[in-house]
Amino acid sequence: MSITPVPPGWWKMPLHKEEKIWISIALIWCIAITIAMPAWHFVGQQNSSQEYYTISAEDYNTLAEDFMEKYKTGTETAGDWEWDVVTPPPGSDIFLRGMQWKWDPILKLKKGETYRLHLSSIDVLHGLSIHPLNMNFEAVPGWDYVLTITPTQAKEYRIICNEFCGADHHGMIGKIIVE
Ligand SMILES: [Cu+2]
Repeated sequence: MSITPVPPGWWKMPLHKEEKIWISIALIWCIAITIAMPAWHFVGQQNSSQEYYTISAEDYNTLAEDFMEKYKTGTETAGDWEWDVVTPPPGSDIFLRGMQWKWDPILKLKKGETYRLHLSSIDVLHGLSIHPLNMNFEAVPGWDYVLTITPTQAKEYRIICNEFCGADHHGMIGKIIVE
């Protein structure tokens, strides 16, 4: 194996035609994705509702517990965990709390109806990740994020946590049922 030494003054040698083509392609692509980022904000329809409040984790927990007690229609278990199944009326404020280590409660929603989904964590930072939608949002303790949602498909949506949050992070699950 031999190494070709770099000729002196290489930096002022003219560009090869292929180099020019690839530099042009890379530059055009850079410009295109730079424009696409802000443009997607307007055409992508994937933005949050931009509504959020500060709230202590304890107060959020109280709101979530009251909500669950009011509209509870059942329970579900998996392993050591138990979830309340909650069926809130369309148009209402609904609460989802991230905690070590589950998403609570299981929400039963109606297709085509709009809800105000409150999202927060009562302990550490969690990452809400709804599948198969690939919708992601951070659940931050101390902040109540309100997402105005209108489910358009009747199915069971699985929730996982995509922000490492401790020993059982990998087992942190939840569910939204749309019917
Ligand atoms: Cu988590």
